Amino acid sequence: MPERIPVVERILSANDKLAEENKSQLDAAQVFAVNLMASPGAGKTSLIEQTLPRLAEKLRVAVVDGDIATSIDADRASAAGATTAVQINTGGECHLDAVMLHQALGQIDLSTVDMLLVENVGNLVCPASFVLGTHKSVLVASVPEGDDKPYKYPGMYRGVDALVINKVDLLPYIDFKMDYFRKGVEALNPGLVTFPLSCRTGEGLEAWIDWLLENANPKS
Ligand SMILES: Nc1nc2c(ncn2[C@@H]2O[C@H](COP(=O)(O)OP(=O)(O)OP(=O)(O)O)[C@@H](O)[C@H]2O)c(=O)[nH]1
Ligand SMILES: [Mg+2]
Repeated sequence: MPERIPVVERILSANDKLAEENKSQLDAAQVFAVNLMASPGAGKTSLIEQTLPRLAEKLRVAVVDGDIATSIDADRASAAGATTAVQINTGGECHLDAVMLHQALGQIDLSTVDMLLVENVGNLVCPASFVLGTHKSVLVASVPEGDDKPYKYPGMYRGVDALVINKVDLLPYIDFKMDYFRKGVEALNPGLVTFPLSCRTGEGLEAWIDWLLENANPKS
């Protein structure tokens, strides 16, 4: 159906334009923004919960949480110390887009924030197609998902700036071949910075926090 292609292109280019506006707005306010993507249950919210207290003395962090239906994750981010936590219910959409982030930014006083963590909808396909205007895209993979995911979802692994490998505490119990996983990642995204860690034990979180701090630009 050739006539479908231009329509998709127009939607994506409209999204790209608004994403640029979002980025300008974030830059003007000196807010470093990260788009966290992952499959459902990989540990995006857990990572946010572990990250916020570790940054509390250095950065003020707002969270935007994309979810199909609930406000569970924004409530968790609030409880973990987010300066502001905004929930976006996508009403069935499997990803966030630049329009949704634009609306969320309107609910945040960016002058009081140094960093924005955006939790995308749990999905390894759709979020990869929609830029939001964040400065970095991070994929949160997790050990129980299996070591074949880079091979099966190349688009997601190809487009990110960093990779968290969560739930490494489960490595002794799951047949996850780290070498095979890393080989798949390297083929798609050579030299990609990776953070093997556990949100349960805290192992490996320091390197992730250091990476955020290196990239952020606190206002005061
Ligand atoms: N063993 C172990 N469990 C973890 C770890 N991180 C998260 N979990 C568990 O994994 C489950 C899902 O974690 P969430 O943080 O809610 O995952 P999510 O990616 O935000 O999920 P959605 O928002 O529903 O897509 C929860 O039961 C967490 O307790 C970890 O490092 N180790
Ligand atoms: Mg979540």
